[in-house]
Amino acid sequence: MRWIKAALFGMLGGLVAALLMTTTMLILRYVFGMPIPAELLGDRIAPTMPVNEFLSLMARIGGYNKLKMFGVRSVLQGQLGVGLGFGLLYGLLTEWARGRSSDPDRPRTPRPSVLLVVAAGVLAWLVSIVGFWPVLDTNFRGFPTVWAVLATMLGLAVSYGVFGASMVALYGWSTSRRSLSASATDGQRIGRRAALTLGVGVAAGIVGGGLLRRLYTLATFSYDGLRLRGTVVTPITPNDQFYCVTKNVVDPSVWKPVWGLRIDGLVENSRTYDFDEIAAMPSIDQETTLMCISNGVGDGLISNAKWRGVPLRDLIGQAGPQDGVVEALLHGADGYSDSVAIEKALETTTLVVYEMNGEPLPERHGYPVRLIVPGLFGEKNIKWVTRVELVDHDAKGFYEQQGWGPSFVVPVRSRFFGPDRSKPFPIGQPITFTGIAFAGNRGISKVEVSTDDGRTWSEATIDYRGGPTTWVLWSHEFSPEEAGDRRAVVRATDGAGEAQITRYRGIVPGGSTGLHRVPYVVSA
Ligand SMILES: Nc1nc2c(c(=O)[nH]1)N[C@H]1C(S)=C(S)[C@@H](COP(=O)(O)O)O[C@H]1N2
Ligand SMILES: [Mo]
Repeated sequence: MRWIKAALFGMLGGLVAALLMTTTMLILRYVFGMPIPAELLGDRIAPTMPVNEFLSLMARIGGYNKLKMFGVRSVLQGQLGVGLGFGLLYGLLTEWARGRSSDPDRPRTPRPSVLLVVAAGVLAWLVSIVGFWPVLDTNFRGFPTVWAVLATMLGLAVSYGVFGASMVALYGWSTSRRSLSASATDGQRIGRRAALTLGVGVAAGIVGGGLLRRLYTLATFSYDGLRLRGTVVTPITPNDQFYCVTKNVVDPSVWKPVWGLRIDGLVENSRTYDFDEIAAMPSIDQETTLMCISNGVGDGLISNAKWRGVPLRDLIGQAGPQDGVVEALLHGADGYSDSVAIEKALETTTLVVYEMNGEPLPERHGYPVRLIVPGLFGEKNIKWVTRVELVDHDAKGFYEQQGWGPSFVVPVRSRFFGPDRSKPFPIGQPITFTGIAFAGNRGISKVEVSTDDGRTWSEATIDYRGGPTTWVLWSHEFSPEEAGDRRAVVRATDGAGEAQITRYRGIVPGGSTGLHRVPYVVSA
């Protein structure tokens, strides 16, 4: 009986202690942006997965959102499971040690129990620090790197400490001395203590559950993967329609006053800029189109905006790069990182921006500051940027580690938007095909459309030409002379005279190539 009670109270205490710990983690996440282990683990594992495994896992689970949810849920359940198991061990050890004790009062918390809790806590903390080392700089409030690392370490210590302290307190109190003996009044007392312990668990569960629900409403599920759709495309994409891709479950919500952008690594003077310092520098307005490497042929993970900011080269120049710098390794508040060649980082069009279409950067697009790197796929355009580290080697970014690349140069792309092709077009009446063409930072020199599935080609009209770092909008009008099922195709040539690759290639590993081909029907 004594052992069964020890086991049951141990598990109950462990479960409630794990709930209290989890709620503590969620409070620290919600208020101070300290990453929870579920996020750290996901960010630690995702880059180590080969891209094909990553994508097939995603497909099996039903998409990035489901994968993110599955990851978080598993770790949270795991935490409760470990709490339960640890509680069992703790209960049995404590009862054993109490039995051996010569102290007539049988101590509530014998020395071996204290040792077990402290050793397990310290070990868990050390294992976390080592295991999460590369992503400890994550802080969703945007604390600068060193502070972010310290905050994460502190957050984990506090959370594990809450577990240990509540384990000791709950078990010690609920099983103290006479409560484990068998007289009737003691039985009632045990019941009361069990109920109270459960009550603490329920209270922690309510607070934690409330925070989880709150975080769920802030989660990226509703907008991650947002893309341009439909048959109309505007030269500048409104901010709320701009495509969106993020690795996060809940994106950063940066506190501008604590945020800073640090330039360090192989520089003469490392330096941290606050927001006002960057905003006070001479700024540039630049229109640039972004496109995700996962944008398949004819897909909409592409958008265009006017950005305002300062050239990254001005910041790097002030820091004084040393000889031997090969790359700039760029870090975001969310622990995301990617690298660009130092030559690319120093191009005058590579910007650190804080406005998007005349507004402060929206949170989901990198508030307060992100990078714009024309010519390379979206993943190099680090959002919520906190650190630019100059390094002497080829550093691999979050997705690059999975095996994407090795080139991240945007190839020539073109696609249709209009017109609505869901109904037949009357024969002899003009049809206006419209769409976009894009070639990174090389501009577009020519767009051609074929209305007969590639047999003959005509040059389309460029209706909107932003500049070398943007897409163009084109249109082509023609009147069909024959009825039937037909197909139209579009192809483009970049500013350097390089034609679009016609051979189809999937998005893995270097982005799609191939022509966008659409069916349409002409009725007699
Ligand atoms: N910090 C951070 N930056 C990031 C990402 C991210 O998950 N975290 N995603 C990248 C990817 S894969 C793309 S395609 C672009 C998308 O930018 P957007 O959401 O503003 O369109 O951001 C890039 N920058
Ligand atoms: Mo992307």
